[in-house]
Amino acid sequence: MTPGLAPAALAALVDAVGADHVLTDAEVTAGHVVDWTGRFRGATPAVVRPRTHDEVAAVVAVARAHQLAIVPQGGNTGLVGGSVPLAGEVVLSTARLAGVLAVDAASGHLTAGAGTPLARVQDAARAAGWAYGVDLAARDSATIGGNVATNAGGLRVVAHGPTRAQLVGVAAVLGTGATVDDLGRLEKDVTGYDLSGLLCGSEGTLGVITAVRLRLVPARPERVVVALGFGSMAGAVEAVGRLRRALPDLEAAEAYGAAEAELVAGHLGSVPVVDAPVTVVVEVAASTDPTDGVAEAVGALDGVLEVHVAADGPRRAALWRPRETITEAIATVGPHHKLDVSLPADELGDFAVEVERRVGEAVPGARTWIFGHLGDGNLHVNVTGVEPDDATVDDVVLGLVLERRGSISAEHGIGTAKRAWLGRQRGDDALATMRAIRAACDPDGILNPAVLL
Ligand code: FAD
Ligand code: 2HG
Ligand code: ZN
Repeated sequence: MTPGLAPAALAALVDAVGADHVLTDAEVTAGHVVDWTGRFRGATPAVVRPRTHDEVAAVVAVARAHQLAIVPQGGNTGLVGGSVPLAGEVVLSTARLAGVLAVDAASGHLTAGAGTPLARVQDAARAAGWAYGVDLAARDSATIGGNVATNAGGLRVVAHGPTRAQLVGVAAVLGTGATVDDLGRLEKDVTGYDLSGLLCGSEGTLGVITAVRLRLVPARPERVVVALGFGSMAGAVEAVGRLRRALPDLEAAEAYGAAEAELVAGHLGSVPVVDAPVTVVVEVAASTDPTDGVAEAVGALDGVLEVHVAADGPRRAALWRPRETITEAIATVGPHHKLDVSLPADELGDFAVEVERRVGEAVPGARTWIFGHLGDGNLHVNVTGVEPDDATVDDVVLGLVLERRGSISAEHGIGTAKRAWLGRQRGDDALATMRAIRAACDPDGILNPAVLL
């Protein structure tokens, strides 16, 4: 059932953003109440679409005055149930806070509205002779504000770090109504607490980010992509470690198994690129042709079963396509649980075998899919054949992760999906400190009440 909104609260929201941008018709708001996976579905009395920082501040003021909870929502591509109104919240969509506002080519900084899709940020950086260091398959829908709110990782972390490493500063409205204005900050600045850094990864629980200033990276136009076959995940981990040491221009090192390759091939109507138990996709990017160095580094590896090399754009895209289509292909199998974990390098190979065994034992009929950002120690464990509400597989996978000194969330965040596990990972003192920070930034508890803590 759709939750209601008191007439005075509705009128105040209309005052804040204009009647055209307070959407209440359930048919119109339908796409905002269910997440990308379809696992998390809620309901909302209204979706509001502010266009400016001041309009966001006005919406937050209305929420405080009328005790309304808000879910900030960007592209709604988040994978942990944090971007949808599971407790009947008002959705604050950043869709109209979009656009690249400035590119400072001399300093290599770019400023964009929070609702700008990641792909538009990448385009603007490229047009200015730079590059943006973060990339992910959801680039056309995921917003830069959502990326900062989740500290998104993606396909280039091994080279440039996650979103946090690109962040110079944000503009945001905190739950108190106070403004954070760090858009004018410089590359070097140690004037007190890093409030923008605190908002990065806060998953919409401390403030609504309205704009971001990002650090760009040098463009490295000469690229080679190599797909390598290995006999096991442990062999692939060993090889990626060696490639990281041998190739300073390594831009990505990703992996997936034979079952994932077959699933994607079926979905795309093609055949797997590599016929081996594990495929590793490596990209190297430099200012001069890196092919010789890549050939030498690959030639020195042990246990390589197959090698496919691509230098021109279409063939590079063809080697990337299976890896980038896995999430979409898994979604066609049925409801699935997503566990996004990282492990110390020496645990990764064994973990990949053990997790499949334990899930199979705990939930007969469950199917485990494993792929991810091997260069960062980040594996995505997806499980199909399980009811959406059955937390057994989550407990099995995350329990094993903690046993093996790993992290229960490498890049997707905690959202609502992993809330019960945060204390086990971080401990009571860290949780108490997080609660105190949250209370200071959002004393009325209006921002994403169902997320994180
Ligand atoms: P949303 O999904 O709308 O929101 C995510 C969270 O951020 C929510 O808690 C929301 O409340 C909060 N939020 C959003 N905007 C704001 C704002 N302006 N201010 C405050 N809080 C805000 N993630 C990775 O890290 N790496 C990947 O490789 C990756 N690949 C993906 C591939 C696919 C096909 C899909 C569907 C998702 C993938 N993701 C990946 C997950 C997702 O794209 C990222 O988490 C992304 O950062 C979310 O951006 P969004 O704009 O869609 O945010
Ligand atoms: C990726 O790396 C994304 O492709 C999505 O982070 C992972 O679907 C997933 O579990
Ligand atoms: Zn990922």
